[in-house]
Amino acid sequence: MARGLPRLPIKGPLAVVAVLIALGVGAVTWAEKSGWLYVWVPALTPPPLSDGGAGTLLKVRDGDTVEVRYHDLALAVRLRNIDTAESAHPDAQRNTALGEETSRWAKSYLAGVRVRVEFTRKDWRIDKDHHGRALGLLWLDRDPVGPGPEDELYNETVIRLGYSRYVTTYGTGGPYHQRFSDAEAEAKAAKRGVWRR
Ligand SMILES: [Ca+2]
Repeated sequence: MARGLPRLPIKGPLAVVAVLIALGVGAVTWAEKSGWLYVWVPALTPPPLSDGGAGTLLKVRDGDTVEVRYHDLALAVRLRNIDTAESAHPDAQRNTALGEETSRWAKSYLAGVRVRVEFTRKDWRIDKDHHGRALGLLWLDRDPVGPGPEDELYNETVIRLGYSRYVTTYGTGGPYHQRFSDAEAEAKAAKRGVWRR
């Protein structure tokens, strides 16, 4: 009788199934850790930003892109329905004075503010732009903490101040369509930012 050989507690087809399950669990754990799960996979309900680690704005890249703490990762969020002038484009020709102004304003306006990100979904996935970045609405969460009428929709503010047109490349603002349209009309009438003559 063979002795001292390591033996699996199960064998045959069952062992194959067990290995497949272990690999599957490992893959899902990795995907969640890396954030991949939330952006690319059919997230049933994207876990709200206000859970665990929440509301932390890590970095303002420019007027329309921020990094937020999302669970334990830094997630770049492209703010939907706006597109501000370039200020940090590798091709310096594309950077403009208005872009610099917008970026400076955004960094100062968002400094120290508590935020929430509202993601939108297309079918069952978080909406993304052409570069694969998550699209979101940025809420400035004023007191009391959590959603409420006191909170400010940053995307709308950007449009109202003329730092961006109301952009519908990735779809309209949905429930915020009227607000975005009104904000754009106001900016146009006052000839702000991109509407300056
Ligand atoms: Ca609030």
